[in-house]
Amino acid sequence: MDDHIVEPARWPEPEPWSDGWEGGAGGDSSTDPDPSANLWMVENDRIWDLGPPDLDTDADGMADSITRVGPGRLTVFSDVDRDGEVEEITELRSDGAVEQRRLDPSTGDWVISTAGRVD
Ligand SMILES: [Ca+2]
Ligand SMILES: [Ca+2]
Repeated sequence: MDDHIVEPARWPEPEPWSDGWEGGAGGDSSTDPDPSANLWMVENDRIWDLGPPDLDTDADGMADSITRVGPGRLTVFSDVDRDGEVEEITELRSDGAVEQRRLDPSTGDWVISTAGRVD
C-alpha cells in the first residue's frame, strides 16, 4: 500500500458568518466573458470571436470596437455597454454609403438603425 501518504491541507474551521453563504449568489459574472478580452457576437446561433477591441469610439479611454477592412468597405463592430458582446455594427462603404445595425436583445435580430451616406 501507500507508504507515502500526503496529508490533505488543513483548512481553518469556517467562520460562523460563512455558514450557508452561497458562493455563486449574486454573480453570474463567472460566465461572462472578460471585458478586457476579445469581443464576440452571436449570429445564427453561432458565436463569433472577433478578437480584442482596437478602437475607442466614444473616447472614454477604453477600446470598445473592432474595425475590419474588407473589399470596398470598412466595418466597425462595437460593444456599446462593454460586456464583450457586440451590439452595434457600422458599415462604411467606399461609395459613401453608411449602414448601422443594432442588435435587438429581445429578438436577437440585427435591426438597421441608420442608413445613409457620407459626403
Ligand atoms: Ca470607449
Ligand atoms: Ca455589449
